[in-house]
Amino acid sequence: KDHFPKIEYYSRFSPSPLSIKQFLEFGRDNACEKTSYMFLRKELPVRLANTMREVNLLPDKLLSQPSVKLVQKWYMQSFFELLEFENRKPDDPHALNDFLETLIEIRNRHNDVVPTMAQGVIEYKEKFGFDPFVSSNIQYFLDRFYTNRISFRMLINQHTLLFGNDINPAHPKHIGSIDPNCNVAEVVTDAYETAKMVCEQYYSAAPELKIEEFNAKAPQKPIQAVYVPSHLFHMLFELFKNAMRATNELHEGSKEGLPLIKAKVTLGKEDLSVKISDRGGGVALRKIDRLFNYTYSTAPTPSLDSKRVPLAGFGHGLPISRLYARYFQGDLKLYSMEGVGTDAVIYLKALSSESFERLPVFNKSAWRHYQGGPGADDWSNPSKEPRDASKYKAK
Ligand code: W6P
Repeated sequence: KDHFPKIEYYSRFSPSPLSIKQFLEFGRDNACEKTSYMFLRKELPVRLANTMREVNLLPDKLLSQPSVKLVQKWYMQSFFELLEFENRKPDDPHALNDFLETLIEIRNRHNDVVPTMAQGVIEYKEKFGFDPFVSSNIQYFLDRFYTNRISFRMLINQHTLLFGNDINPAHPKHIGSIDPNCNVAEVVTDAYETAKMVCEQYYSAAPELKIEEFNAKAPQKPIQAVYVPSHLFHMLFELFKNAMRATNELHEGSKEGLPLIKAKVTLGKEDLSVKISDRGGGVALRKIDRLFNYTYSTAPTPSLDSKRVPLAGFGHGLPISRLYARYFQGDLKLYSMEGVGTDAVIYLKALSSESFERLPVFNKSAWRHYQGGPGADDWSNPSKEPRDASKYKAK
């Protein structure tokens, strides 16, 4: 039960997912600030309330951590600030501008949600150790919580970029945060160069990059997507950092130099895919899931004041990158061969009409997830019995 009837009220609505095509069409011709205002003043509280209800289902051991409490406070404050607009007509001469400013304040308030939640997971682990039940709850929760946050910021960014005063001279063709002709290979190069700079601060060298393109839909044409370039950059930057670290850790100082990283960008009827391949020695299959696990991968504090920038951050980078891919109906997968290297593939929808938001909904089924946990294993464990197979031999 919640003590706030408004949260309860708004959480009963399901979020309304939008497709990239809809974002684009809305922003392109008939971009109407009043329409956007009317939609967001309901939709943003709905998305906030859905998540806030779910936060309350977390185990007490986690909810009681100071950093989780802090994040909860931010959500409450933003929720109630938005409710100020519940009854303000779009014709009110100041409503639109006040709304715009409120959105910017909310976005800033929530800037550090990820490192703060990561801190909460660390605090929890230090006090209680690793518990598979709680870990599976955290995994389920953070995937949904961060997806909600990605979507929340997407909506805010579209509104503030379309209707704020500061036009974007660097990208006049962008519709808010969307590039209708996003050249994927350019973003790959960009993310590579940025990761290379970080890598060279940490190691003495960075592997080279080779990009290939295969456009099966329109051979010889460059591969373009209708997409949010910042999302794509985020995913690729994370993958390049991982690939570079693995490459350096395996080959640092070898006289053959570093094996290069290959990127392949492909376009088919349904999928636009980007593969990043390294020769960094790979990861055993048993350990692949851990790379996406928030509880497991959160190392006790990469110190923030150290001179060397950490090449791997708080360990939430890879799972969050996968959420960015899934947010518009794509995915991010790792294919590794231990001893050799890893292929990381980002899958995006080739068609903007198919890339609609994938959003968590707070309902009975979500609720059940927090009660059940991982459950008892219903597959056999490797057993040492029978030790001596000969005793089962037919006499
Ligand atoms: C590795 C581990 C990894 C994760 C993500 C992307 C690339 C790589 N390479 O060895």
